[in-house]
Amino acid sequence: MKLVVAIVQNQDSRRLADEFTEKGVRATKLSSTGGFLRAGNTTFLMGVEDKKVNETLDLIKENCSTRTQTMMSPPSYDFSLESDLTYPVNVEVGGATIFVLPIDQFLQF
Ligand code: 2BA
Repeated sequence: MKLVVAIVQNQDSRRLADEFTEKGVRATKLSSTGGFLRAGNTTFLMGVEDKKVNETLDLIKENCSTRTQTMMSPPSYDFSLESDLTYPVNVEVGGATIFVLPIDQFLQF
């Protein structure tokens, strides 16, 4: 069994959760925040049988889209510069960031 941790964009999380329910993939959904953009995203935790890992990864791939987000650059702290203006920067946010980890034990009481 593997623990699949998938960080996805909030816009994709409802559809993905619906797909998991329909396909019998058990998941826990956590509200999370990206360290870089400081914007909300969604983290799914899934305990998945080894033979269903690829199917689960395919489901995530099919239901999550890459998008471009615009953020304001941090102001410069170089006081020798005349301008401390911030400016918009485009950042591409991936469809999903996924970690697959081995599970030592899976217990339910
Ligand atoms: P954020 O940390 O908010 O990052 C959003 C996007 O900003 C990233 O998209 C990447 O394109 C860009 N980015 C992140 N850190 C950067 C940096 N130091 N310099 C320049 N650009 C940077 P993704 O790579 O698709 O990541 C989407 C979200 O997945 C991340 O949101 C974070 O919540 C999570 N994530 C990505 N890689 C991770 C990792 N190695 N460990 C833990 N969480 C990760």
